[in-house]
Amino acid sequence: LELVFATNNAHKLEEVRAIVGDRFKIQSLADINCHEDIPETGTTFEENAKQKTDYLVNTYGLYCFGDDSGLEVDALNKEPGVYSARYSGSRDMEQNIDLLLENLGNSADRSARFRTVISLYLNERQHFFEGVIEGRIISERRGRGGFGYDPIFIPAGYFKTFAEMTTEEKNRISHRAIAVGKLAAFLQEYV
Ligand code: ITT
Repeated sequence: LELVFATNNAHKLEEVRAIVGDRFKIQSLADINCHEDIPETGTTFEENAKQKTDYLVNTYGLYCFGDDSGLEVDALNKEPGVYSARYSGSRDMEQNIDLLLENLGNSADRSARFRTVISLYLNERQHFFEGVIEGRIISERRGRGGFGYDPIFIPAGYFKTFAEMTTEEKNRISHRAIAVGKLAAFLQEYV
């Protein structure tokens, strides 16, 4: 089974390929020569994930899946949420993290979670798979691995940020690993 992953985020592609292993083959947008910036205008992770797959289905008629994800910080009313990639108005993650830390200030409530919703389009049917990991936001960046908000997020029960973990460690427990695990189980059942 071959599926196209509707993402322009190289880190997501790398993580998902590592999690899936050789269970099925994942093509990137570059592999199918698609260089579009797929619009994302929804107000929920589901809507945005679906927009990514709809685009490929309508344009190429392909089997595909999309990943919409983000960080929900309780003390910020679950922001940045679906706006995680552009919280500060730009895609610059230095600025996005700075703004988040500034808005959170020295709030005692540091609780947060990463959420991923994967949308899969297969045989004219739409499916969703969700993954969530609870944790907390620290006040300074730690670690150089991962991407996005990883340097300021410590998963519950751990002492390291996602950015201080190896790829393997993050991929064992992350929101994305949970969602992709559900996707892979579904596909294994299907084939
Ligand atoms: P595509 O839409 O092309 O897949 P994107 O980067 O725009 O790529 P999203 O719209 O889903 O992806 O935005 C999610 C943002 O949330 C992403 O840019 C990161 O800043 C953050 N994020 C998502 N997953 C993350 C993770 O595992 N670790 C840290 N930050 C993450």
